[in-house]
Amino acid sequence: MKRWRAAGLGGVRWAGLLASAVLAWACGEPESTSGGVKTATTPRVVHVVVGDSGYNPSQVKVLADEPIELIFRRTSDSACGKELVFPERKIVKQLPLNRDVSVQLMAKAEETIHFTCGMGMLKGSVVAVKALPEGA
Ligand SMILES: [Cu+2]
Repeated sequence: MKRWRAAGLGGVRWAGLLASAVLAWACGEPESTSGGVKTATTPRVVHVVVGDSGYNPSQVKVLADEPIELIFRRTSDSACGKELVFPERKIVKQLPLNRDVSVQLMAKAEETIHFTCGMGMLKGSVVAVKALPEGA
């Protein structure tokens, strides 16, 4: 919760800087063709643990138009987190304790897809980035 808030406020300025850097980079190179872009046919799997302190990781970085399978696993028996909601995608899932629940989606360029618990207390997001960090 605290981490989320810090990232949200302090992150704005950074996001602006980052966005202009990314734009400058993107303009020099058409992104439609090959050139190191993964052409994934099967979704890349990202595991998200739903624990006492929220989603881990709380931010999932993906490439635009990359099929992603998020596998949520709730490991905390507190009421929070039992329900998983993707408001923009109109997805609602129940998360049974210690069971994998799969959500498949694809982010568009520059898109941020939010996910929350049923009460909107836990927050996470799927963010489309131009390039994934090494080892992701
Ligand atoms: Cu909640």
